[in-house]
Amino acid sequence: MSDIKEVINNKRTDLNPIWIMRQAGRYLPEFRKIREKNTNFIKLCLNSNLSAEITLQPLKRFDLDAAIIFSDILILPYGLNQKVEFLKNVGPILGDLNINQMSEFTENVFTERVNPVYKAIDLVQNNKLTENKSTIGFVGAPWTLLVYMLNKKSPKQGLKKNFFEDNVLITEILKIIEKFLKIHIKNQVDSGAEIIQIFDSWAGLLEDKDLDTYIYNPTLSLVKYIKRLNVPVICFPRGIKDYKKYCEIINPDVICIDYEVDPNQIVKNVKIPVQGGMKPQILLADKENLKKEAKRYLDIFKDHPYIFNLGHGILPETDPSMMEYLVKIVKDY
Ligand code: 1CP
Repeated sequence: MSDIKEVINNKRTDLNPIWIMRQAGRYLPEFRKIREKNTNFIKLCLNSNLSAEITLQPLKRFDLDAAIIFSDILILPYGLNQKVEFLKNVGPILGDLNINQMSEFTENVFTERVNPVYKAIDLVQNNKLTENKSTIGFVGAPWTLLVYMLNKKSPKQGLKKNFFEDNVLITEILKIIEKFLKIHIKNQVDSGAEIIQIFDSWAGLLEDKDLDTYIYNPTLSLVKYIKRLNVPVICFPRGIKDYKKYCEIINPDVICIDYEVDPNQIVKNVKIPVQGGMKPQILLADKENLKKEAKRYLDIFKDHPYIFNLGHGILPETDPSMMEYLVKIVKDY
């Protein structure tokens, strides 16, 4: 069994597995080389051979315990025929959402459109480099996908005015998202994904009173579904204020924490295995400090089932040698 599965299934605390969010792509020169030649990002995600190659790039360099498939959370709206483009220095731009067309979308057409992602998972899972390691599939959480699909761009500068105005429309979109997320998850599992991570990158945008509707209810439905498939699920509700409550309601197999939460509080309040936490910026400074910070997390979680990771994705400007050093610290701990 892979070390990550040992931590999740058997609650081992003597192992220190590590993988890094957004480890594929972004900061590796060998990724940038491929990316330069492939200007259409969605097309690149849908090139099974290249996607598998990019997924495996970090495993060739570093002693990581998991491969996370090179794809994107916005493959879901793409699969539903909503236009998705990635503009340089801007980020994702989505086209208008045609609710009537989406309501009639079939499972077969969706699966056909995103099929190369599943082929890539199969290639990764059957590669020697992932022996004894975990192949991680992922999706965006319903709320985070609703944000992109309705806001039509990153909410970094905030949600558009009247985002919540059309309640009927929002309910309908959420229903469609939930339905196709389950299909997308099942397809990934059938192709060899051994763990599913749910990225709720914009969980922090909501007020407490809206959490039931947009986060707790739809996420719980997904988590229950994934558990029925007999696959562990990792939840990452970035920016959520009350991780303890989130864990009590959602009860994922692993909770992934962001860098703003106090790990000392988490270790006290949360019973389930924990992943992540360290601030990605730490990798941009000096090795001395990196060692200190990594050890701080390892010390805090030394008697708790813990998977080392960052508290958000690795930054594009990270020097690969810092990543190498981090993996060594964690493995030598
Ligand atoms: O390790 C990996 O890189 C695996 C593949 C992966 C994953 C897990 C990519 C490739 N994207 C994601 C998840 C993802 N995508 C999230 C959740 C995690 C997070 O919060 O970072 C989100 C919010 C997205 C949406 C997205 N895709 C953005 C963010 C836009 C914003 O709102 O600020 C961006 C810039 C992308 C493009 C993208 N996805 C992945 C890569 C390598 C890139 C960069 C593409 C490029 O080269 O231009």
